[in-house]
Amino acid sequence: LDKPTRDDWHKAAADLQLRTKAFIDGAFVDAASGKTFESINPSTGQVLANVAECDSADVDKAVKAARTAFEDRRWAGLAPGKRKRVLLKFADLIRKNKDELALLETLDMGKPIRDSSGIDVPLVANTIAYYAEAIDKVYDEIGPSADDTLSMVVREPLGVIGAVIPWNFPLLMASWKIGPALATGNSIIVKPAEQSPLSALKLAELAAEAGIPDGVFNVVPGYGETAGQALGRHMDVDLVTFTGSTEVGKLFLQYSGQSNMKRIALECGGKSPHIIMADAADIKTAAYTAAAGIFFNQGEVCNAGSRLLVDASIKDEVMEHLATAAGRWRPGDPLDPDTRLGAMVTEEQMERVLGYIAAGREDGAELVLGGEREMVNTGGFYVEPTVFDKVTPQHRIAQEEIFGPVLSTLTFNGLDEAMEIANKTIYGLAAAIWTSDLSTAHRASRALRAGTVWVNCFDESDITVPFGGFKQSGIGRDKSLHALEKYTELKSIWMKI
Ligand code: TXE
Repeated sequence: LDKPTRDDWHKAAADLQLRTKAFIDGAFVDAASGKTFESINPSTGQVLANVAECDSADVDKAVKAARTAFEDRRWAGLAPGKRKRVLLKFADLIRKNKDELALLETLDMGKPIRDSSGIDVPLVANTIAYYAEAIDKVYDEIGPSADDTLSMVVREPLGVIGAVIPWNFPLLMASWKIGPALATGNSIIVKPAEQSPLSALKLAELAAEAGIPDGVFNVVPGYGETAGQALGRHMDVDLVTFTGSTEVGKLFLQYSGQSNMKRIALECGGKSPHIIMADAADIKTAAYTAAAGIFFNQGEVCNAGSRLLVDASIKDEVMEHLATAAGRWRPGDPLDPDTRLGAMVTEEQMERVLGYIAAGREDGAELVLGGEREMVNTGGFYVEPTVFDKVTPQHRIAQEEIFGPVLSTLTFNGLDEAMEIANKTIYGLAAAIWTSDLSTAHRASRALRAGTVWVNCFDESDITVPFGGFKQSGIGRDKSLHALEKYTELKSIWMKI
C-alpha cells in the first residue's frame, strides 16, 4: 500500500507470521533447554509471542558454528566483489521487507510506525549497503621502509563477534554492528534485547535468503544475564560490541578481563546538553528542536537532549515555545501513522521514568508540563511529554539517564557557565548549541566533552560520520569507515628483499 492507514497497519499486524526460534548455523532452532520467554506488546500490555530463550548452551553452539564458518573461510575467503554482492542483496531484501520489519519493531517496542517505517528500516538498509560498498574500496598499506625491505600493514577480520543489542532501536543498532562486522569477513552472533527480539529474527531469515553462508550470521534471543553474559565470558569470542546502559557496559569489561581478554566496544548512556545561547538566531526553531530532541522515540535515545541549558535572559521565551512544541508530541497508538510519541518499551521502563519524575519533584525542581502516565485504559505503557524547570546540576534528573520523554531545564549566564554545566556529568555522548556568533560556535565545539557536537541543529547524522562517546558514554565508534577498525586486527608483515 502506498500510504497505509492505522486500520491497514492493524490488519497487517493481525496477519503477521512471527519468527520466534533462535537462528544458529543457518537454521531456526528451539533453545537447547526448550524454554521460551514472553515478548510483550507495550502498547497493549498483551503477549505478542513466546520466543526461544537461549542460554550458555545455545551461545556455545552458535560460537562453534561461527568459528567453523570463520576458519574454513566460507565468508572471509570469498572475493570482495562477491561478498559485496551478497550484502547488497541483503540490503535490498531489507528494503523489500520494509513494512514487515517496521511493524515488528513497532509491535515489539512501541515506537511510532511513522518512525520505524520512515526512519529505522530505511537507515538499516542504507547501513548494510554502505558497508557492502566499502568491501572492495578500502585498501591496506605499504610502510615507508628501506630499499631492502618491504613492510605491509594489513587488516584481518577478528573472527567471532558477539553483538549485544538494546531495545530502543533494535534493528538500527544491530545494523551498525552487523554491517562492518560482515564487511570485514567476521562471523557474528547477535543477542537482541529480551524486550525486542522479533525483528532480529526476521533479519536472520533475510540474511540467509541473501546468501550469507550458514554459521556466519546467528541470532540468539535471551536474557542479558544468561545469553548476554555467556557471550561476554566466552573463551572463543574475539570481540563483544555492545550498545546499552553504562552499568552493563562496565560488566562486559569485567567479563573480558575474567575470560580471554576479548576486545570490547561500548556505546553506552548519555545526558546530552542542548544549549540555547542568548544570541541564537531563531529561538523558536531552537525550542521546537529541543522538544524533538527529547521526545523523539519516547526519549528512549542514548543521545537524547535530556538537559536543556538556557541563557537566563531568554528563558521565558524559550519555555513558551517549548510548551507549544510539546503539544505536538501527545502519546498515541504507535500503529497510527499520525502518532509521534508511542509507548514506553516495558512497564518496568515506564515505572522507572515515573520514578525519575517523582525524584525531580522531591529534589525541588518545578514540573511545568506533563508528568503523568497516559492512556491507561489501553493497557499500554504511555508517559506524557514532561518538562521540568528550575533544575540544578546536582539534581538526579540533571545527572542520571532517564531514558524517557522527560526534559530537565537548567539556566546559565554566559558561555563559560554553560560549558561548565554541560560537561559536569559522567557522560559525553553528544551536545548541541544554538548561537549566531561564529566564535562562540567554535569555542563551544572545542570545549564540549562529547563525541558529537551539533551547532544550530540536533540529531543531524549520516552513516558516513562516526558516532560514539567520550567518558562513560563508551569506547570506540560506530558508523563511517572508522567503524571497520574495531572489527579487524592490524598485522605488520616484513619481507627482506
Ligand atoms: O539496558 P541494558 P536496559 C539505558 C537506559 C535505560 C537503562 C536500562 O538508561 O533506562 O539502560 O535499560 C543486555 N550481561 N540504556 O536494562 O540492561 C540486555 O539483554 C550481559 C541506554 O534494557 O544495558 C540487552 O541486550 N548482557 C542504551 C543489552 O544488554 C546484559 C540503550 C542492553 O540492556 C546484562 C538501552 C548482563 N548482566 C538502555 N544485562 C543506549 N545507550 O542507547 C543486560 N544485558
